[in-house]
Amino acid sequence: MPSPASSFSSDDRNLPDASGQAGEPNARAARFLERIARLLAARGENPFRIRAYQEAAARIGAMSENILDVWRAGRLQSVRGIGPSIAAKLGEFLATGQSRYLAELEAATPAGIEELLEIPGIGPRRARLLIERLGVQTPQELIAAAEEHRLRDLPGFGPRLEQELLVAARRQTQRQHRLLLGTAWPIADQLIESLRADPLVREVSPAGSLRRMCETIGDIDLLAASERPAEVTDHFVHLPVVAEIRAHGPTKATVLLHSGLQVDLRVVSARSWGAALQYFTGSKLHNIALRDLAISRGLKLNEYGVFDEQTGRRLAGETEEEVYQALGLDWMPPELREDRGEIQAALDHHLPVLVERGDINGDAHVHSDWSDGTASIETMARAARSMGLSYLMITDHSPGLAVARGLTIERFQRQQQEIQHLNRLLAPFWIGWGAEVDITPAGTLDLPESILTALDYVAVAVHSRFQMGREAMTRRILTALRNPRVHALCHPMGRLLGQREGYEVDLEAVLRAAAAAGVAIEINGQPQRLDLPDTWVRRARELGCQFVIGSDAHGPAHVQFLQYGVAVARRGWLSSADILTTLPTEPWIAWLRQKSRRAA
Ligand code: DGT
Ligand code: CA
Ligand code: CA
Repeated sequence: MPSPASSFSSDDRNLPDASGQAGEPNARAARFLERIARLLAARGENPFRIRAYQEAAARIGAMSENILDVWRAGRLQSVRGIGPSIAAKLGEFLATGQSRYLAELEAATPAGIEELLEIPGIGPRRARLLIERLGVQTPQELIAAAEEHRLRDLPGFGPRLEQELLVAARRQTQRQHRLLLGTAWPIADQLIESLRADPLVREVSPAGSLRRMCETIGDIDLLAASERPAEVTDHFVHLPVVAEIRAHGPTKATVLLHSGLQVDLRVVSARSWGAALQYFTGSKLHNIALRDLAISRGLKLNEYGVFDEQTGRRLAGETEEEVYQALGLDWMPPELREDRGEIQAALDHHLPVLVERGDINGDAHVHSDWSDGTASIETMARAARSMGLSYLMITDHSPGLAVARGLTIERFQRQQQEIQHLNRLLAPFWIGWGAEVDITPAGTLDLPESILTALDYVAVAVHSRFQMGREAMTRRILTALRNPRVHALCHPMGRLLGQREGYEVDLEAVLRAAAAAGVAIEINGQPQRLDLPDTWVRRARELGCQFVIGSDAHGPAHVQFLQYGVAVARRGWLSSADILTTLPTEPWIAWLRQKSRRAA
């Protein structure tokens, strides 16, 4: 765990200068509030206060407006969830990069306690005992102490609790962090198949973050409808993929799979299917807002239905549509349920018509074994065709990216002939001859003009020197976007989920420039990237950007990643008209050519 001094150190002090882009300041402000929430929890403070900080953090994290701009305009308290007390602390942090309140909290909280508190079974009182009596500060130290039977003599502990805490701490240290959507989805799909095969199950659906297609998944939530729930949960906990049963009741079960992934199953009566599906899909913030709306209309909303507060009469519950309708709302796709304006839009009957997987006609980002892919161009094309696509763009790497076996100029030319040959073979399916061209640190493109002009599709990306700093990186990308040959900007943030956060860049300026230059923004569907992410997609659309979706496939099975790109687009409120790769082949080629003509 970082020491208190290091968690908000030098670069945070520069915060007030880092304007123009919501991502970093908002993320830092959110981390600041989350840290306060964790410390308050460690001290066993009032849960409502803790939740207030958590909610404020979640809102700021999800906002596309830069929190620094909001603060400078004196509007912190206009953000939902920020009251006078949080506003004062956040204001000080934004102004100085520091917080007296946080410093006091840190000073008053023993080191290690936050990590211990994440272990189920350990609350603030037990954590303090462990720290003060045994000097235990980490789950690893707890495991050692339990193995040596040093826990059992602490006041109120005993051998049984010692054993339980040992198991819990071991699990905690093994537990994986959040899973990528692309990892969780196929696992959930199989579980759903198994449940569907049970004749007692009438309905089954994913719920929670999985159904909302969030980029990462904490645990898999599944919902089933059956009039004999006990038998269904019984069948479920005995599936061969289940490694461990953590909880098992007549209507719900929580299990760990061999992969370490946790799955929650709930079984409800078909009568309350819609209400339960709505409730367990969340998000939590969406549900809270919905419940407030229900209360303001004299209604009560829970996982069993919508009820008249006065008479107790049940007004809805069988389907999600009728639940939303009873509250005066249009039904909305799960991807929108994040309390980011969807409730107002549903009240106004102005929800967007979201793009669907079936609207997509082509894949804008595919690698072959000419660079770092594993399969031939023909194999990739056949995979795309069998998925119902009409075209794909081969976008192998440019010469400078040696690690990814970037093509030499000469090999690019030979690739063009290969693609022409395949196009005669596979017509009417169309393979576009493109490239994923490296943007050099100076902002020039890593291919000569002669090739850039000849290519059907020029997609550009940053693959090196991530640490050059915000200004230099912004200049670098803006310079590249000024090159009139460029059709699209690939994975604009450069993040890898769970590995790196993305380079520092004024993304807002990049998106404005892309919109002005008619350069499409790629939504990269590779599960580790999902870049541009949802809140930025929405912002980019506001700024006038158009989009393409690319699977970034490096093998035939990866073309499926398009569906995750579509999920991000939907979470970013995009309709099919916003996405150029919904165009059929002819108009898509026309778009590619007019862009090239403008360049000529
Ligand atoms: P995750 O698992 O961290 O990726 O995120 P979720 O959204 O799947 O969260 P999870 O698994 O804790 O709960 C599933 C859904 O259940 C959640 O999206 C909304 C609902 N839910 C859970 N706890 C609460 C709560 O305290 N209040 C309300 N209104 N809904 C809740
Ligand atoms: Ca979940
Ligand atoms: Ca859950």
